[in-house]
Amino acid sequence: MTSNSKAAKKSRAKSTSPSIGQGGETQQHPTDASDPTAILTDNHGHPISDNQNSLRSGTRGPTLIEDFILREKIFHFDHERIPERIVHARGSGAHGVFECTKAIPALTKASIFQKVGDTCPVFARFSTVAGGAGSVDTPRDVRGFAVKFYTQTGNWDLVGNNIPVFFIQDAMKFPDLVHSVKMESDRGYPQAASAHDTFWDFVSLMPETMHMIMWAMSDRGIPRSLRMIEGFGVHTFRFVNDAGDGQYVKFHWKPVLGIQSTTWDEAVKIAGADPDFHRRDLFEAIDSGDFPAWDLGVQIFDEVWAAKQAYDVLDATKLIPENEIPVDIIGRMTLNRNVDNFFAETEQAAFLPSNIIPGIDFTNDPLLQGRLFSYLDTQKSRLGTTNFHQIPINAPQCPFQNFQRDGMMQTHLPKGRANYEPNSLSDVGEDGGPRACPEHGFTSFRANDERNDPSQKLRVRSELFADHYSQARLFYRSQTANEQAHIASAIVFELSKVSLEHVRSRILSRLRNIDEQLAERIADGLAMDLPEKAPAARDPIDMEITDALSIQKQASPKSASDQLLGRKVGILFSDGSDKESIDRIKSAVESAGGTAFLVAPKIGKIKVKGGTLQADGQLAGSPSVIFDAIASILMPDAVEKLLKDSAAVQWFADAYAHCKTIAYCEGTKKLLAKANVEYDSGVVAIADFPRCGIARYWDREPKVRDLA
Ligand code: HDE
Repeated sequence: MTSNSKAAKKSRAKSTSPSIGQGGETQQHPTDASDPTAILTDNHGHPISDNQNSLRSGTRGPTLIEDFILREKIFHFDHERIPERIVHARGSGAHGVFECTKAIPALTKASIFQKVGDTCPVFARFSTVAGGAGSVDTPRDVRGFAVKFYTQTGNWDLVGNNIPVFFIQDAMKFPDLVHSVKMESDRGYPQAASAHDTFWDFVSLMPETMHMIMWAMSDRGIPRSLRMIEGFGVHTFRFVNDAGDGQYVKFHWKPVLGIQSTTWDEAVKIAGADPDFHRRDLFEAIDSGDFPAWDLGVQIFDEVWAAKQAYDVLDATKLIPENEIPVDIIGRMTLNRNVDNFFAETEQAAFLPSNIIPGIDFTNDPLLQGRLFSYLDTQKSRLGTTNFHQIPINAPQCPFQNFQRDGMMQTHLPKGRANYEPNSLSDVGEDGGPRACPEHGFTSFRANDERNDPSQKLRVRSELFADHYSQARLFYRSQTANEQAHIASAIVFELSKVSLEHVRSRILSRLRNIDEQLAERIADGLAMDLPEKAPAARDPIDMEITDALSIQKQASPKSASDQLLGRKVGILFSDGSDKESIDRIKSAVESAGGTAFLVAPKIGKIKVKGGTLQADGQLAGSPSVIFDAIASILMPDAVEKLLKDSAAVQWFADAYAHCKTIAYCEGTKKLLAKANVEYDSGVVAIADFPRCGIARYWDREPKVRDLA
């Protein structure tokens, strides 16, 4: 038992008293000596009498090496860090449950898809890719979306991203890709940013990256919340049913709250205002019972259909358009419990794409095949032992037993002599241990890929892998005009940070294969001449526009109150503000499933009309970038003061520039004027708020931003 026991908590709650002599002025909690679980011990169980002073020879003498308590404490502390993940180092995790909402036994024998209503515990971890563990949450980057299903037939890890395709086609290129995007090796910067020479140099030489580049430069790269991202398994996997028949499958996660992103200017400012923006958002939502949920969908197709496509379904730089094969929803994941300890759970979570269960199988996607090696290998390096599967967050929640033995940090205590198989120990009454089970054990899909000739050993890619531009074009052309402008502006921004002119030029030459207009507007944004079009290994084809690729097009119209679900509204007030109005807005936002956050120039008690109010955040520390919409209830006197406070002016200017709803009262009008806020359908009188709902007013954008 650790000091985290109930008894220890109780004893910590007792009143404190200074203990002179033991800890000088240190505040000491009294110990309940009758309760052994309340007494501080070292790691070997020895009770400790003094946790403030090391053992020294005389009051002014040197510290003694025999102080095993000090040495153990420092020794353990010195080794608290483990290697961070080489990619996806920055992440946030939570526990939850998966529930089957549509049984699909004809497609797969996977235990979790057999019966509607069946549930299974899950652990999900979301991450950025490029930055270190201590980097900010909102850089432009891909987001990892990894889910561990603790099923009754073992763990299934669906280790995906919020973008359905990947930069490269073959695992051989992964170390190069990652080296290029990480901080440059001589200077050690930039951190968590793709906007630099080496990344764009690499991608400019690897046209297969162009499709994913379109996604990463779109608003998908700057999500508003981890609760509002889609997830994708990326690779084509295989479902296998009881009869051993297989179908191809692509996995999708659709967020119940809808997909939402920030604007680039907003993402940059959030990084300063709250580097933990996404982590805090996820934690607070779950903590307050506002559980984020995603529907799990599948696209199912067979070899015959796959063979007819203009792209190869084994190529991870390609997606299957949803208007070709619709996404069928088969379950829902709800995250309903925060971790108790970030290190023990989120940091030690070890995801393995090789963790699949009977009913699910791999395909020959060369990227997936490489991942099957990498993750197991990396866990040994991060967690230090082949026994990492015994750490509670990684351990299966079904019985697991075999003849693997020993190794560093072994925590299991196998009994008896049977550590080999076959054995006949059961013949003499001893436990012979477990045996393989042909009936229920994992079997690989029986058929080989019909289009493959396994008699050849080759270092080549299949022919259709050479089409690098058709789907990049499909993605770009499926966006709204506003989204296209965001993509163009993002590429201009990134390339502006690239000092190598030939690299910028090479990117432009590639973009011409995607869309001539896109290339032109980026060349214009960089004040560069458009170079010759890069030769394409295969000429791109035009594919049918797909609305599901656009965030704005697929955002279903929502009622005003649904727009508030899971969103956060900042309410600015000050001395003399009307408490009744504040209370009205607060409760209306909360009853629609949103969060109301009170902001004031000072954090403590403020005298308002009708009583006193305490703010949740101080104005300078709660800029409007951390809210989805803002409202202000201010008296003219308070406004006069705030006119001289740039944080107040910026509060409105930013909300306006980020195309958010602004609800104002009469008194605020002067502030709006100073912030250059122009009245449009998103700038509403306080009396109409939040009845009017909240949205992003993209029509406003050309007035506030010179987009490429
Ligand atoms: Fe990963 N990736 N990856 N990756 N990846 C890791 O595994 C790797 C790829 C993804 O929350 C590492 O445990 C190779 C695609 C996520 O813990 C490492 C290749 C996709 C996470 C690794 C890929 C991903 C990782 C680093 C190319 C989307 C975080 C630490 C063959 C489908 C999981 C670790 C978490 C993490 C290798 C490509 C997603 C080094 C070699 C494609 C979400 O093993």
